[in-house]
Amino acid sequence: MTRLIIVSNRTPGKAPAAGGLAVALRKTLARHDGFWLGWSGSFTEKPSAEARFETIDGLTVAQIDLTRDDHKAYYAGFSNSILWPAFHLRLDLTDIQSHWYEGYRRVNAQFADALVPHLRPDDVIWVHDYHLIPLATELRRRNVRNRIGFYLHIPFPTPDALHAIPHHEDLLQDLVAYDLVGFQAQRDVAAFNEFIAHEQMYKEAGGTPFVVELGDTVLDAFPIGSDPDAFAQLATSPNARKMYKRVARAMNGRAVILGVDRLDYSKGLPQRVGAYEKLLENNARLRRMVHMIQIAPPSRDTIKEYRVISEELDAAVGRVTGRFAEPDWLPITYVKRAYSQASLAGLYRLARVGLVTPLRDGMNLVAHEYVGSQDPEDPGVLILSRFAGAAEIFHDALLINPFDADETAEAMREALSMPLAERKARWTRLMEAAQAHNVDNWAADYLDALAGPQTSNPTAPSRLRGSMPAGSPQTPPTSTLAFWRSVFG
Ligand code: ADQ
Repeated sequence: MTRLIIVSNRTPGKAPAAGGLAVALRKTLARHDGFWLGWSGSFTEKPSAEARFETIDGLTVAQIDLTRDDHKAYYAGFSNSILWPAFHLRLDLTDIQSHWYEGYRRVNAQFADALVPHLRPDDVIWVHDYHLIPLATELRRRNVRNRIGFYLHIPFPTPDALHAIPHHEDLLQDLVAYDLVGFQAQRDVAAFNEFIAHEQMYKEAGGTPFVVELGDTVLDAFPIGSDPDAFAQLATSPNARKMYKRVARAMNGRAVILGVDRLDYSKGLPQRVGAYEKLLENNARLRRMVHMIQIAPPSRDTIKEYRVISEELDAAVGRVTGRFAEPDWLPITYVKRAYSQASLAGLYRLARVGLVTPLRDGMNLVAHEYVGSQDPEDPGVLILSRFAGAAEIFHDALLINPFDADETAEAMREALSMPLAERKARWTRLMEAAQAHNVDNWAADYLDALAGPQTSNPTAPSRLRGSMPAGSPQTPPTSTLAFWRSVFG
């Protein structure tokens, strides 16, 4: 049977996760004799290409240690202080230190060295996210001829933002070393094509463009999802009910407006609190009838910009509290901790409004989880940023521009007064979309495309290619059922 090898920055931990990406990939891997490679979370004095294998809950995990310096350059440095902000169009938040690139490449080479001794010729390799863009190049240099796919979980940037990234030419060349590059949304495929068109324009204007030879690399959108049916079940589980009841009692009939995010500047949290402030400012009658709950556990707090956004959010919450609180009513609760998925499902179900307003986001799984957790007889309303990949799927959300506080406040007012019939109609269509784009379908579609055309009809046209202008008609996916059955059957 063809094995599947998954590679990502970290491997899933020992704590059982209740849903989401790790669970979906775990399920996919469970059907194979494959393994998952990533950084162990431990540091070592000397870099080593020896992967340690262990079995966690039936999943084979291979882990490598990194030196502290390499990890800093690769993770906090090049990945999260250059690639993450630039890909999210926050050039103002980048910290461009070109020397980090060497550490980034060194770690990718170390991943390749760790992988090669364990590869078999027909293994399929699936690499995840911006930390590991050069991995296919490193593997090809080591004569690996297997099918290798890459999936980008974050948005693809505009040409200008790409140009601001040191060594971006190498990174583009690295992308086309993969057989398949998967993006979250058509927007991202279009952004890739825009870069190609931009270089062409530059050439026509007499410049020396950077030419990306796509070769056989296929680029396409594979929007990720959650498991909405699992969330529907989870939302009525005892642990979810416990959280639901506890918070409902404290709310005493007030409508909950809920945000759940990792604390990250891409999620638009101070702007969101600002929009809530507008809602209270413009609608005095709502003041004692609503309550905003924002859950945002800190992340990446070794990076200065993350400490700054945390302070900005503290200040915004303090401002709204000071401005509107009364001795017997608080407008907002801000919680800086992570909750189990069951507790989150209970909160999602209680919330009359789900506020998902990132400034830019690859997909945003909270939107999917919120939809999955609703009570079909009394569903809440999803308010969703136009700049989340999820906006390409959830047309029945109230779509807003997160930079526009008035528009977002107005959407909250509309959501709070939306009649039950409209809430039900919108939610039914949202749930259908979440089910159609569930995480199992995502993994299956991606791996089907990664299997490549050679296993079915070698003359079949491939899927949307990066060199095509944005908006070109897509050819239908080639059927690779035979391969699919051999891998997953
Ligand atoms: P993230 O930026 O981490 O992921 P997101 O898609 O919102 O963003 O996923 C967050 C996950 O973390 C959800 O499953 C959510 O339940 C969980 N989570 C958030 N806050 C939590 C809390 N307080 N307690 C417990 N769990 C919490 C990146 C990209 C996204 C893309 C995903 C998947 O930035 O755009 O959707 O990968 O591809």
